[in-house]
Amino acid sequence: MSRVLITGAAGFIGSHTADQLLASGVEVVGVDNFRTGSKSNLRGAEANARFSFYEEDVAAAGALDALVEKNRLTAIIHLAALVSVQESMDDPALNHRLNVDATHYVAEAARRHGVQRVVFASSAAVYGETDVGAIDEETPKRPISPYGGAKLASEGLLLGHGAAYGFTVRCQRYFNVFGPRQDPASPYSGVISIFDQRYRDGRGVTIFGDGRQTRDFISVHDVARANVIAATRDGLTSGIANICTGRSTSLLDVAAVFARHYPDVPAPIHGDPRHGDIVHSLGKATVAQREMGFEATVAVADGLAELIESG
Ligand code: UD2
Repeated sequence: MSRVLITGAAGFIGSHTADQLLASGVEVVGVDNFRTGSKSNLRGAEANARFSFYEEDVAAAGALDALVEKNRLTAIIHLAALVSVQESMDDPALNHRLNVDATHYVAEAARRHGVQRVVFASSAAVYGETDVGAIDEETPKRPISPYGGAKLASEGLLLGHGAAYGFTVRCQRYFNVFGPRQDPASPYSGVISIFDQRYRDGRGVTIFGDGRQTRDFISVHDVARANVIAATRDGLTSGIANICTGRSTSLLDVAAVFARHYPDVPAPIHGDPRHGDIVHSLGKATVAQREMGFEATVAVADGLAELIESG
């Protein structure tokens, strides 16, 4: 029987990961301090007898160690983080505490209590700006924010610990994740969650620039499934993989889907391009396919339709 601890279980990706693990019969131990996660995301999980939950700050020394000691775990999925790139630039010390110190505590807890597998939420932000057509894992890592730097450092901390002390580490470099439960509150929230909220409210959206910029948008359901595979599939070895679709979608295409669903909402307006914006970001998904048998299956149009029709 697998028992998996998820840090950040009440978050966007964490709660979907918990739901999928529970659906596949796994016992799930959730941890969150509700800094950015929310109780309502756990509604489904909490109805399941195989789910237990602790309200703790995993960046507080000793907190995670006690939990890992108490629960006999087969894996830890470490998703708790300071998730806003902008916030990491405003408060680099907080970024370090939540995105580097916390990772060290995860690595140490795994070592001290013999947890055989750690899955880590890394990010395409480790690559920074790049002019390659499609980013693979060998693309140079040149982070351009404290957030991206911390994600890259965390990969190193975990992989080093795993190699030294004999546990498996899977670093998952998520691209632009979207879907239900993503928080639209900040102007730096993912664009799809902002568009979804504004269309629901009957307000038009602003497209920064001409809208021809493209992203590799991946459904949270696919990302959660990649986490489930990384945490539970037998025979995996340590490694790093992009978690992306390998397909690009322009912002104009995204806006067009919303416009079709909301014919009465005013058309998008165009504003100045956002400072520092990347024009094209696209991942290559081949390593995840080869090493984990993972392939994204949700088409962006279908994921958007599901989001629009949800809750
Ligand atoms: C993500 C990160 C960003 C940085 C970057 C590095 C998030 C939310 N953002 O930015 O901080 O790490 O990756 O690759 O994780 N847009 C609009 N209208 C809006 C909001 C956004 O046009 O109301 C545009 C935005 O200018 C950009 C595109 O939508 O061109 C996607 O924006 P995003 O913030 O969702 O994602 P990204 O990849 O730019």
